[in-house]
Amino acid sequence: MRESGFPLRDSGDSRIAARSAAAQGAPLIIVCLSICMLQCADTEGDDLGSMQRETTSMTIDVATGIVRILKQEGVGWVSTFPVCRVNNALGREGVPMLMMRDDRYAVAVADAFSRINAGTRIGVCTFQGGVNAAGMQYAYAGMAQAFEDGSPVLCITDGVPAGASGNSQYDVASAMKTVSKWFGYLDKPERTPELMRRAFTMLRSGRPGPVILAIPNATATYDETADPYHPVKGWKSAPDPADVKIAVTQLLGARNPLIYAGEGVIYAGASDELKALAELVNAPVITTLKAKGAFPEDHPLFVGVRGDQVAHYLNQSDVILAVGSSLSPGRFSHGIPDAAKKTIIHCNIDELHINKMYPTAYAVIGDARLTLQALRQEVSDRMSGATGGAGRAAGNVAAEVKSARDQALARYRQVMNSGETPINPYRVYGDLMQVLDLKNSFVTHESGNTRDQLSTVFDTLIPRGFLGWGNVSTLGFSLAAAIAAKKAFPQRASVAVTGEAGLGYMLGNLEVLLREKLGVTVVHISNGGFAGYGPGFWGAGHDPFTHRVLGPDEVDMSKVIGALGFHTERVSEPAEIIPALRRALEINNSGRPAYLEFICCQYPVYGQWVGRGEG
Ligand SMILES: Cc1ncc(C[n+]2csc(CCOP(=O)(O)OP(=O)(O)O)c2C)c(N)n1
Ligand SMILES: [Mg+2]
Repeated sequence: MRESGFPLRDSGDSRIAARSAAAQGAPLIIVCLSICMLQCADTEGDDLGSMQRETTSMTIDVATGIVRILKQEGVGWVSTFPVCRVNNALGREGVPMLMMRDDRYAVAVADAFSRINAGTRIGVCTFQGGVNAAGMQYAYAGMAQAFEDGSPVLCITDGVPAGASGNSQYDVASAMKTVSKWFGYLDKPERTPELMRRAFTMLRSGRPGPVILAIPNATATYDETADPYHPVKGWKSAPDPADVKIAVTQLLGARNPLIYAGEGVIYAGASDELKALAELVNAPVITTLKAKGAFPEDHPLFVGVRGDQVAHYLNQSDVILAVGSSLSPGRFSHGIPDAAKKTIIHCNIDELHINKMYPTAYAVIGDARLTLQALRQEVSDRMSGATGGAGRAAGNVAAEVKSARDQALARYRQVMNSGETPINPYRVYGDLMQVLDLKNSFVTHESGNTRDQLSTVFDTLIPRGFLGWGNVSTLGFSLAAAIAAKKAFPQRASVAVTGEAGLGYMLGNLEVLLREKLGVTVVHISNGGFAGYGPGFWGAGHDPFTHRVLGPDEVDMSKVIGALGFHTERVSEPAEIIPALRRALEINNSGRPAYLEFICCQYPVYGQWVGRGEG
């Protein structure tokens, strides 16, 4: 009898012992002391003649091996939804599991943890796969989102055992390959360290993306000492100095340069370098939704993420220095209007995004931090003669940015102080900014109005003080993000702002917050319908037939969620917003989650993400 798929390598006795131990769910570690008689190769045939050498091997099962490697890699917890065959080893080896209430959230929490830590700590999840890949089929949505947004999350699942392929219509490997940077299939137990090494190399180097490892036989064994595991550090590349020189010539020759910063700046830990370069060349900065917070939003050179002022700067720029962005205009990111008439300098970690949607005039390939450092050094060197290293001609850039922002944001700032009822959603956002310590808190949006509204007005002062997400924006992710933020920074307030639809996706997972004592606040902009995008679904909006759900007049969600055990409040008076937020955040400090329902009006979102062709 053999374990399906894998030949076992140890002696017959230990094999039987191993199998019965595994059957009982015990950790499977067998120490084999082999006395090896080694012929001495000494041609002189001296006294030694032959010698005895003692070698030690440690036989271990694949699941335990994986878990020990995760520990070596600094993984402190794993999110999951049952069942995956690695889970019991996690339990036995004492690695805490954050058990979500569905597989998509198991992925999403780990994904968000990687994002919030900018890949410096890797989120890991497990979910059911193999022949009965029910978990994986449900987790696919989470995987797709992690892949779309380029998040370095590690997903461990069951692989289809040898001899069982073709049993189901759904093909694990081909499905997973469509949503991963790298997919590994552990087809021999002794390959465990090799594939884990490869997984962490993919997670810690190059363009970030999800990595999936499928384990067809978690109880098969191998010798842990044969190929000892060492943690993977990850590697970065610096740009070609010749490309840096050309980029700087273009940048310094620009009439209206614009820095377009993407999430690569956050992953590279390059916010300080971005600020230093922007100041040195005196250039305005916009960030993508996913990079919100990469540049301090109270800085005089910060234009915005979204809004008319951003459109204005995108339109008027002649040279765009894009750093750490794919420059892939989607529904929730800007295109570059009249790109053919502009000079695009595209700094990216690899060539995937170069010459993608727009002609890339000049590419600078490398890690964003090393690239920004090199650009700054080159600018300083050139300037040292002319202006003593002080940067580009000062001009009135900061004053112009301020005036463009003031003009574009005026109508939002006005409603941020509105006393109207139902409450204006911008009033909630304005009050939230007053209550939170913006240097020590975390806020995230949902798909729908809350994304476009918050990304226009919410001031983010530190990287990951706000998580913008969703090249393709999957409802329900905000709760996963807020949970991950609490795990990453337990001392920070963590707030998810959602509408009805996002809340619907979350409901089953709210229990996790109570069980795990995660002091997160869910802010519900309760507007009685699915508003969606732009002018909203309602009225003359773009999807008028699919917006109405039972709203605050019919259902009291604060009672529903309060019955679960959350601290809840239902707020309909603007003056009550700040006190309610304060109470919720205070209660969060004791590990109790909170839900605040703000009875809001159906308020339109102004402005659009800038399209490719706008002039
Ligand atoms: C999984 C998923 N399905 C569909 C959509 C499309 N979608 C985007 S926003 C939205 C409605 C949002 O309504 P609500 O949560 O009430 O937020 P509001 O815009 O009203 O603030 C829908 C259906 C999506 N983003 N994700
Ligand atoms: Mg709504």
